[in-house]
Amino acid sequence: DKFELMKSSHSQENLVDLGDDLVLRPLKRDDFGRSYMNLLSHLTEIGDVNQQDYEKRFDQMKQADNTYFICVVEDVKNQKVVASLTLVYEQKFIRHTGSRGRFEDMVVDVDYRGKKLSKLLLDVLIQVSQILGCYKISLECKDPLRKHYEQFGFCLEQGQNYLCRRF
Ligand code: 16G
Repeated sequence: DKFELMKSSHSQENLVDLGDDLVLRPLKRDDFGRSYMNLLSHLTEIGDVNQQDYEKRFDQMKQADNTYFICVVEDVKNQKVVASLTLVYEQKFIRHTGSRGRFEDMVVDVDYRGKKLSKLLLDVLIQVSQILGCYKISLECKDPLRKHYEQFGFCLEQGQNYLCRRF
């Protein structure tokens, strides 16, 4: 099931064949070599991140057990990661020691738009967040993408403001 799919990033079997040479799977430690940072550069500034930096951060995320669920689509024909979405699972004291999810860093390679890959990643990680027992999930997006996310039940909450301080 979706949760089992996202739990391990090492098993060879741990993928879903989408046809068209595309597979859905968790991010792997060797995805630096499959253009993962290049994919992320379509979203925002990535800075100087070499393979060693990538692997170190990957290991740190793995060590934070059950916290980072990074779901990707790979084009196996050219061995490129072409879409990615991260679910961050945050444990809390409130809401009966509940938990919430955050969706981060959704990106689809420009050459792979229009294939509903964003919908696929959202569907999978929404299900994972429900299995994890999150009482809510949230995300931030620019104006033009609001309609897209509203289709998945996300909405601007009355009286809630998203505040941000940048450094
Ligand atoms: C978008 C992303 C957010 C990402 C940010 C990067 C989604 C749903 N939202 O808001 O996760 O971290 O862009 O922009 O993917 P920044 O580099 O300006 O913070």
